[in-house]
Amino acid sequence: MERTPGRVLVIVPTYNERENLPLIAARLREALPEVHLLVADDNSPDGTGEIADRLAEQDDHIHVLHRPGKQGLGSAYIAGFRWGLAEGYDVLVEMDADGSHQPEELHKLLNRVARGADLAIGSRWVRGGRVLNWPASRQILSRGANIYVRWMLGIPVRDATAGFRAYRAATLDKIGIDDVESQGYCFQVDLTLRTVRHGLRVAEVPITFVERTIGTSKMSRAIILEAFGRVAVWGVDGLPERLRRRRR
Ligand SMILES: Nc1nc2c(ncn2[C@@H]2O[C@H](COP(=O)(O)OP(=O)(O)OP(=O)(O)O)[C@@H](O)[C@H]2O)c(=O)[nH]1
Ligand SMILES: [Mg+2]
Repeated sequence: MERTPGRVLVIVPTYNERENLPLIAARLREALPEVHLLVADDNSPDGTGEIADRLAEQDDHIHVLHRPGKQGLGSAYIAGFRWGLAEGYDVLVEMDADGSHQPEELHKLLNRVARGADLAIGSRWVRGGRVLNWPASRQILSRGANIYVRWMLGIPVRDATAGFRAYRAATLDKIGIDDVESQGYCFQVDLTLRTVRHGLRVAEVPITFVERTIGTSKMSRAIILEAFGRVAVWGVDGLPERLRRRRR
């Protein structure tokens, strides 16, 4: 039997996702009717924010956070987490608007949190995890990035850059989110590293990741370079502690 982990808020950051947002919102509401949705929109030029407002007017489980301009994925999630923690949600979920993360699989993540995980990651790179419609170049980038992260940081996570995940509210309180500066993939690695370094329990759940079919990716060279640079700095920072542990 599946257990519920308490009140759940799914945060969906949006930037120019006018076609995707109604689809993903409807799928989430259908898959898990008791769960709430917060759209964190960065004043999308294509009018995604107004579409979110219209959805929220028709449904008391949908909320909208409007931000003045594009400030990055990481800061949109931090703003969403703050909103959700202030509202007293027990579990805060990250999910993309573009359909890559399937709402129909969210119950698997919530189930792991209910069974004790402090962070459940929807993982592409564990047994049973899959990616649909990615060219070889994207697979190599994602797998390579994760090998690099594991090697640099020494954390036992196969998909540390994954963006479909469920945090217990207490996890976010413990790891501290006020000083997070990282934005893209790096934001996901940052919070994973903080969770592991606090000795909290990370569970990876296999998911099927589906490449977006509508709209355009916001991934950029800057986001990749940010991740490379910051992970190297964290790796060097954590090296003395890793060596100490190895000698014990
Ligand atoms: N609010 C906000 N949302 C953003 C920002 N950048 C990206 N997003 C959203 O974050 C989610 C993930 O962005 P994507 O562009 O799909 O990037 P990605 O998933 O890393 O890359 P792809 O695999 O190429 O799709 C989507 O829902 C975007 O609309 C931003 O600066 N602000
Ligand atoms: Mg995407």
